Amino acid sequence: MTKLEKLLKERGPIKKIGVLGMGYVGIPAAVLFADAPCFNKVLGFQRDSKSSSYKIDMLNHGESPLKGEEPGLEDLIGKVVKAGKFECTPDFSRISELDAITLAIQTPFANPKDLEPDFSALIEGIRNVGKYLKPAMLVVLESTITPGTTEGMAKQILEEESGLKAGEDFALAHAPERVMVGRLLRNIREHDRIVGGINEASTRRAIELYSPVLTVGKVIPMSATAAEVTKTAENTFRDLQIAAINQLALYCEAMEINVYDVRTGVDSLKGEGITRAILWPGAGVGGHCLTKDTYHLERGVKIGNGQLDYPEGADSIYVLARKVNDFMPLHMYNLTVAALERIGKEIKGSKVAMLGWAFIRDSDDARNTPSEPYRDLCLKAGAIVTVHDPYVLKYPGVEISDDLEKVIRDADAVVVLAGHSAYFNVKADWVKEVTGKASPIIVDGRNVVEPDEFIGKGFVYKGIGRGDKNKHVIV
Ligand code: SAJ
Repeated sequence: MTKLEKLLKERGPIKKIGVLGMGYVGIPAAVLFADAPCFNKVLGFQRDSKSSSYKIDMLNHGESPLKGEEPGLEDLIGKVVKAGKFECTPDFSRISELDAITLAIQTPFANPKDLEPDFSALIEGIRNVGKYLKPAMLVVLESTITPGTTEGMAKQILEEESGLKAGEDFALAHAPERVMVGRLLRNIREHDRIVGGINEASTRRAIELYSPVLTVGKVIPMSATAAEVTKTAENTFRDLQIAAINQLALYCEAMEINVYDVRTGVDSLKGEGITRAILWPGAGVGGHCLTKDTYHLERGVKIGNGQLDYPEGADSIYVLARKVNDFMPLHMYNLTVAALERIGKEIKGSKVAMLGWAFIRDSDDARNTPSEPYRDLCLKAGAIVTVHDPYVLKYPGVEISDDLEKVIRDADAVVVLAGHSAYFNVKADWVKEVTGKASPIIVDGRNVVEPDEFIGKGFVYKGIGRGDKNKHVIV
């Protein structure tokens, strides 16, 4: 039996748990631990900063500080608070009372250009844990981090602050979160949970922590670094799949065919062992996962100890995928300029009505939205830009309206950037009347309009992947 196994045996089963970071990852995780009968008490740790101390009071009154619909969350918070099984506190010294502590602190990119992650909040959290760490405790990182961080930076800080040895005096693991806004509780209960310890005993202790909250999902054990790579790779692969269909859409435009016919054809290839995860082309890829996790993975390979064998001078296909997806807003701009040219207009001085600011359909989430670079290109070229979105009502430096008629009025070009349901039933003659133009322009970035309906009403149509329609005769 190793030293750690002996210490864990003496400490006994996990009873008291702490969660650092009361955000959309930490809160559901904490109340699900609290709801498990085998655990006695859960502490939610939240910094008492002016921007987030309100969460402490709300949570201790059984209310959820998260905005947006989260089925079952508020009830569960109320239940575990009332049962005295969960409380939120800014007192980090209480970490020393615990058997296990998880860190769910966000790791944004300080500045998107250099793609260096901002680990400052996470490092502060790790230091706090190190300061109050006791022998035979379990520490788990849930944040999305560069592969190698758990075994590297996190282990180092914890050992420095505590004077204890990771993997011998305390258990250390990574268990990446896979939650999606709008289904937080369901995701944690039903998704399989990747659990990666820095050694066997750490992995086993982390399995003991997560198994009770899983209903449908099962635990998938592996090393800490493999767990970090799994998390970043699952999003990298999705970004790659989207780039593959975006590139095919650009090719179809150049070959004057309809990418959606090709997509249907390719997707029809079925049968065991045959997979063609062909996704959907669009005006770009936004959000806080796919736009960043590729670069975490790329950094991981760089700071890894091994030697990478890869085609000489070739770009990583994952980085190329990011470049293709980040090109799509520029392609939308090029389609807009080309359409205006067809009626002898310049982008300068033209009025462009943007439909959709959110990065994803039917959502108010606008983080890293592709609409922003598109709008910047239009403004830089001297266009007048109005923005519509039914869900996103404010965004720094951008005036957004939920009044579609007002946004479209007098527009030379109407450009669809988000696939909100509201846009699928917009009628060509209504749009034409509101724009008041003889040949208004429609640029469809999310395949929401029927080209022939708009072309038939005298529109100049451009659609991503619609090489079969983009050179139509103007009626
Ligand atoms: N997008 C396309 N074409 C597609 C799919 C998406 O252009 O076929 C665009 C969307 O418009 C959006 C971006 O990509 O701008 C991201 O879309 P997403 O559906 O991947 O949504 P995210 O960013 O919320 O991804 C999250 C991720 N979940 C976690 O990180 C836990 C991702 O791993 C999930 O696969 C995804 O949700 C999901 O499937 O809902």
